[in-house]
Amino acid sequence: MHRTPVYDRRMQDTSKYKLYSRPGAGSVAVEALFAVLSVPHEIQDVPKTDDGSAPGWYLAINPRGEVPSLQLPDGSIMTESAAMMIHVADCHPEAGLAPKPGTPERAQYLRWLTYGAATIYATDLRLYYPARYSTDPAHAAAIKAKASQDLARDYAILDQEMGKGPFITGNTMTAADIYTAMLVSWSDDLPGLLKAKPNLKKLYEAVGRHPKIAPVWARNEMP
Ligand SMILES: N[C@@H](CCC(=O)N[C@@H](CS)C(=O)NCC(=O)O)C(=O)O
Repeated sequence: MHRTPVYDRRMQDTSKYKLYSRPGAGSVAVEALFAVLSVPHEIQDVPKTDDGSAPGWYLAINPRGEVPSLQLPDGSIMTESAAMMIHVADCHPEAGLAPKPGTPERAQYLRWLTYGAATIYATDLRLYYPARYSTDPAHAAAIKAKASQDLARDYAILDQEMGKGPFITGNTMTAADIYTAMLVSWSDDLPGLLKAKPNLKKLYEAVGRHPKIAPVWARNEMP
């Protein structure tokens, strides 16, 4: 069946971003990025239905039913939180939240944003939705336990590789730090993680006390 590619579908021109979100979910980093950039945007919360799935109207926007989704000012839709961070930060180079293409800082920035999305976020999904990773419900506890172990290993790698920071590329906060702080907040043992990983702790605290991010964190009841 032929489907019109998402980027060709034109919805009404809203002239501003619309972020489909849920409190505390993967939309928080994008919302925080908009706040730091002072970019006008609308937040549309996506409720869950009684069986925990996404409502039908939302599946038309994001067929996987996940948040976030982002409607761009031209009306087109994008999914994938890390891609949103890269795109929105690139649209505002003057703010310095994305290192310049071609620089070593850009390489590390892309490396850790992608690591966050592909490794840590993916493992968090195994931790919080273990039943989705096997056809046998009896496997859920073991899937969860292994995800927790994998997260400990993957955060240890990040903590060691990022250096003293306080941010991933040094003294300047980028969109990768905002994204990483969101992921850290989802830890199943946040006090333990912050105690064991001093570099991550510095990053997490520095992002959380940014004057434009703190209200977004509060609105989303971040720990
Ligand atoms: N790869 C996606 C993952 C998004 C995702 O899994 N979001 C979670 C919330 S953090 C979600 O919508 N879960 C609800 C569900 O899957 O039912 C992204 O980075 O945007």
